[in-house]
Amino acid sequence: MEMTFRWYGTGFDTVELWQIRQIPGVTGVITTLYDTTPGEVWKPEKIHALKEQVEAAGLHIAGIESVNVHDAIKIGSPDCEKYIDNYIETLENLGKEDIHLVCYNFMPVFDWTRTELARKRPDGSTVLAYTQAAVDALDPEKMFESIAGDANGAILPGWEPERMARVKELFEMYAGIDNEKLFANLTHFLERIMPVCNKYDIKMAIHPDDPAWSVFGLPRIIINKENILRLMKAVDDVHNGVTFCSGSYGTNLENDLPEMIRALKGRIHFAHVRNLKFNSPDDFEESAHLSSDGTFDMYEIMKALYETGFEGPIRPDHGRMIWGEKAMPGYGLYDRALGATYLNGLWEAIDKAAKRGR
Ligand code: DNO
Repeated sequence: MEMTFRWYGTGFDTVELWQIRQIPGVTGVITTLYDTTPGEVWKPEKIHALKEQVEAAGLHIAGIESVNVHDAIKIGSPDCEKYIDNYIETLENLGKEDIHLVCYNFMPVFDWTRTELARKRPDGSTVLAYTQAAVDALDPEKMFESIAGDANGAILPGWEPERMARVKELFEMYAGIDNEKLFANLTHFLERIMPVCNKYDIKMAIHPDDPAWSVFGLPRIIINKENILRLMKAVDDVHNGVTFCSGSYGTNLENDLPEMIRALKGRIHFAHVRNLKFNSPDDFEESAHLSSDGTFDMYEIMKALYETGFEGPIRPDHGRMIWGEKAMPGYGLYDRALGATYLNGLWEAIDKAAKRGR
């Protein structure tokens, strides 16, 4: 495994590369061209410049999160083939720059959904949180406005204002799409991109839906072991793989996270490891990474990754806002750095115990 850190790029991230370089054990970044829109071909010069910038800071690009998938592909509308061609061209441009991991998601309209971006915890830190009751009471068109005020001025990943301005239209476009159609469109997309992924050895890693159930009546499919294994089988190529995000699959307490990791052996190419604290099955908040601060057993999650021979990048995921930091919610420097250090500590202990035979 390689410990990495998500970085949104100069001008979009409050965290700088030199700071990431100083987090012990972090050697790579997971990054993106944040100013590209879904459907656009990523220009080779821009990818090259990003790579040079990261390498000049003594780090390397361990993967891209995300190359977003255009809604036309998810809906399977007549122009979807054109957008798949563009996606293939982007993958080709990434492959030529020696980039071999791409995280993406297949969630309709909204990417991750939270109802609060700054819930205060007893220690004074603030965290992202979700309450089903708040979603049920909300008009989806107002979702964006209801949380944007707490974003510390940042553009949230997957919540780009230009897309959110079209929410009503997007909902109408998804009207005839149920889970089965969405699954078929995803399979079609994967079949079309597998040749370029094979040519450049690019591992595609689908991010789960967050939360792992339908919101606002939209279809959601990457939510549990059964569905993700079905997808692995439908396109049975190692380049069709998974981003194992504990905080997303973990929103459904019925998902047994270590067991899922074991079932996906060989197909997990990237891991987001974070904890959640459940106040009830319908209300959770993003606690510190430490097991004792939340609901998950982080040792068992890391152990399952270790024992299945996971070799890809891990990144700490959403962190709390602590020590007065102002950053994109979930993506400050301090708490994620604590998370990286903690996860590295767990890994070292698991590795040493395994090598000593206990
Ligand atoms: C949220 C992230 C997601 C993730 C995308 C992957 O903070 O985990 O936005 O990057 O769903 O495409």
